[in-house]
Parts: sequence; structure tokens; C-alpha cells
Amino acid sequence: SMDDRAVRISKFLSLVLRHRPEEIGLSLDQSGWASVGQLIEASRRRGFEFTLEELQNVVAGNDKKRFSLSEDGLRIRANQGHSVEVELGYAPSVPPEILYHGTAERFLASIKQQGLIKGKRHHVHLSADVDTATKVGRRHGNPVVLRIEAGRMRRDGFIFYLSANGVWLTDRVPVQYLVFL
Ligand code: HQG
Repeated sequence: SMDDRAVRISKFLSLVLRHRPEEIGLSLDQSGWASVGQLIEASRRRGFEFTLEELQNVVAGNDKKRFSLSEDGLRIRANQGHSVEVELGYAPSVPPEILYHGTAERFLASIKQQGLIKGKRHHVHLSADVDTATKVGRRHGNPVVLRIEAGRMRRDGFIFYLSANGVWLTDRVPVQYLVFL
């Protein structure tokens, strides 16, 4: 499991690689990749120091495999969850018949009206198992897990992507594909 230091580095990486690269003067390319050297240097300049080895250990040991290094090890990106404009380049995939979404009780009334919408992120995030969905929901409050008829959605023309760390992504989930358990 991740120790405190690794969690701190992971949270910092999520911030700069998904949401606020400009905060440390970092630039991401259009696929979301940043230079590892520039990342370490830009972070150090802003007062958060970590070594290349620590970075590599965070990528390899991350509980949700949030980040990938390029094959040559020179670039890094977040696998999903961005709010900045990036094109991750995942190919459309055929989802399992049923996927799950973890949310909080207080969002249910609104979800029943609008379906699942993506908010600040690029996609709605779906999980292949109830356990993961429950954990995702708990981040927002009293967790509730919704079933999504992903197979039927796909046959109706909706497109699904599978991120490098196993998160299913789609643009939106209209109410008629949601099952409220
Ligand atoms: C909710 C984590 C009202 C939605 C996780 C969620 C995930 C609505 C919240 C990843 C709604 C958005 C993403 C509607 C959706 N009305 N609320 N119509 N439609 N919502 O954090 O899915 O640990 O942007 O249910 O593992 O919770 O960061 O999305 O509760 O993969 O790597 O609006 O973040 O990964 O919240 O989580 P978020 P999420 P990391």
C-alpha cells in the first residue's frame, strides 16, 4: 500500500497532470504527457522536491495506477480524470453488459432527472465492479451504487473507452440506461 509520502506525491501529480499544470509552469502536450525532467524541476522550483526514483516508485506502486510513464521513461501522464483539455487517444472498447457508478445519496434526485453527466471532467467514470464503485461514491458522501446497462448503450451507439488503469469512460448516461438499486 502507499505510504504517506507516496500519497502526497500522488496527490500532487493528480493536481498538476490532470487539473492545474500552469500552477507550477508545466506544459502538457495534447495527449497529456509532460517531460519527467521538467516536472521534477518545475516542482522543485515551487518548493515540492522529489527524486526520479520516488516518482518511478509512485507510478509503479500507485493503488489505482493513476499515472503512466512513456516507454523510454522520459514522459509521464495521468491515465484518466483530467479537467484540462487533452486527447488521451484511447480506442473505443466494447464494455461488459453491466457497469457500475458510485455516487452519493445527495446527488440521486438530480441524477434521476438528468442522468449521469460529466461535470468538470471529460467523461463520466464507470467501474467494472461494485466494490470500486462503492469506494468512488464514498468520496462524495453516503455511497450509492447505480447499475448501467452499458451493453445496451453501446448497441444504441454510445461510445465507451477503457483507460490504461481500468476505468470505463463515456460521454453521458441517459436515465433510461440507469438502474437504481
Ligand atoms: C455526480 C476517482 C448530480 C457523480 C474515481 C459524482 C473515479 C451528478 C460527481 C474518478 C450527476 C462527480 C471520477 C447529475 C453525475 N447530478 N450529480 N446529473 N451526474 N453526478 O469526482 O465519478 O482517485 O468528477 O455521481 O476513482 O466521483 O481521482 O467523478 O459523484 O475514477 O484517481 O457528480 O475519480 O479517481 O464527481 O470520480 P467526480 P467520480 P481518482
